[in-house]
Amino acid sequence: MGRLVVVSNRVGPLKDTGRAGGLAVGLVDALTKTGGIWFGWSGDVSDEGTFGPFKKQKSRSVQMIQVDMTQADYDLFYAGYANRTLWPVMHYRLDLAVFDRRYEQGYRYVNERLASRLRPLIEPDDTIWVHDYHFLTMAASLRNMGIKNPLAFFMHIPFPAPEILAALPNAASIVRAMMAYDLLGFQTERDADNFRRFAVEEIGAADLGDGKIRYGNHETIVRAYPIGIDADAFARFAISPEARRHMARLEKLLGGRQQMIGVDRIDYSKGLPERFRAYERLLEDYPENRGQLSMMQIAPPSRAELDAYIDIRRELDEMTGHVNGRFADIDWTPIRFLTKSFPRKVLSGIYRVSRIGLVTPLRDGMNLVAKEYIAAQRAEDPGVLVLSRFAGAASEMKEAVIVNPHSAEEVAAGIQSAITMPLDERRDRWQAMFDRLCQNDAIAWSNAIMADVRTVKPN
Ligand code: GDG
Repeated sequence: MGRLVVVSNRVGPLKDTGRAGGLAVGLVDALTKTGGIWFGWSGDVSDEGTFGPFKKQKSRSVQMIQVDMTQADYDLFYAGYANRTLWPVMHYRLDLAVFDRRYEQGYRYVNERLASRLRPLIEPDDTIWVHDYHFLTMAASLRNMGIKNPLAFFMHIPFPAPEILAALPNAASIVRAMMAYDLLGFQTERDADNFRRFAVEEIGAADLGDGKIRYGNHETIVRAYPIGIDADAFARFAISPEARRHMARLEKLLGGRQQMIGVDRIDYSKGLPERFRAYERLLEDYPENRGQLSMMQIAPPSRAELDAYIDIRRELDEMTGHVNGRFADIDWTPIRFLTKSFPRKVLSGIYRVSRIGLVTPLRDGMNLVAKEYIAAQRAEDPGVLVLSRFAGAASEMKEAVIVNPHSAEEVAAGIQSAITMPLDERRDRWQAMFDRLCQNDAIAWSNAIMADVRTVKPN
């Protein structure tokens, strides 16, 4: 078996320093099995950009190789097409999408440039695995450069219904480029199905059944591979001394009362203003929760340079002030809104003391917070997950309390059923989800994709 070459916008970390996500765990495991390269953007902007020297770091058999971008690449490819065009379209937010042909040109150009830097690093037996919406057109660039290796792709965010994607200028051309991959992995059956439908209806690809489609004379595997977390490790984090210290502090502060926890990057896809409104509705419609059930929202800022994110932050600050002004008491604050990030062990402890995990995105590829919340619970007295039907996680975590995040009433009622749920029922629901998380973990996820792409005949 040859090496693995992973391509993703941001690279690493290779060691779990306590801040790494589940994604890194699955990838590092796959990389260390065969040795290989993890290639991507350095996160730095420089005058030489993609023409500059590689930044390299090696840990045993895995080499991280990164390259800069120019300011123009950053503006057009990253802030532009990736985050102002593709992100909103893929999350069903055509109202927020910016269509500017310079963005698309910049995007195709950076895909091409990174492909041309990667090309000389590729050996004949390598398998290449590209990640996420930043690199939809990279396989087409690599094939044009003569690369014949197996090429897999995984889409971390949703793939929208064809009716939505059709609004993206040149959508057909982007999807045609995606067909240069040998395997396209999606988070859910729905996403994979959306892709297949677009390919069949809009570019005339043939559905071969068994998750395969053909375009021209090239076959592509199009399947769902729901991403998992390292559930065991996360469960262990939650009983670490660091987690326990923070749990003790929080329990003291709560003084026997309950809290709900939300953890999300500040992003319009995460449904944060809707969530705050639903909590207000809970306090209005179920007044027995006043003084009893608070909400903690952790929201590490992200991509803060985009206006949409600054606006949400301001809106959430205002809503926090409004709800707290309306319902706080001398010894009780309804909402604690923390715009900072915490080490993962601390986070796991916060999940563990929270009776409810609130995961209510308007759209989400998977949502790993839902999985982490379950992994961190106490088996003997677990909390309840309230989960949006529009998170990819909802197709796997059916024992959660599933809600429509657009309806303040429905979310409030879901929270109320979670807070009054009998212990037996909480245990049953939790056990079913936890067992599934342990089985379908991050390593199973990367193994499944690697096993399928390695069945592909040479191009
Ligand atoms: C994309 C897709 C898909 C959050 N705050 C802190 C912190 N986090 C960690 C969480 C979790 C991760 O960030 C967020 O993952 P999500 O899955 O919730 O969301 P996205 O960032 O939007 O990820 C998503 C995912 O890719 C994987 O395929 O599930 O749908 O949008 O792991 O714990 N980590 C630390 N401190 C924090 O304050 N250490």
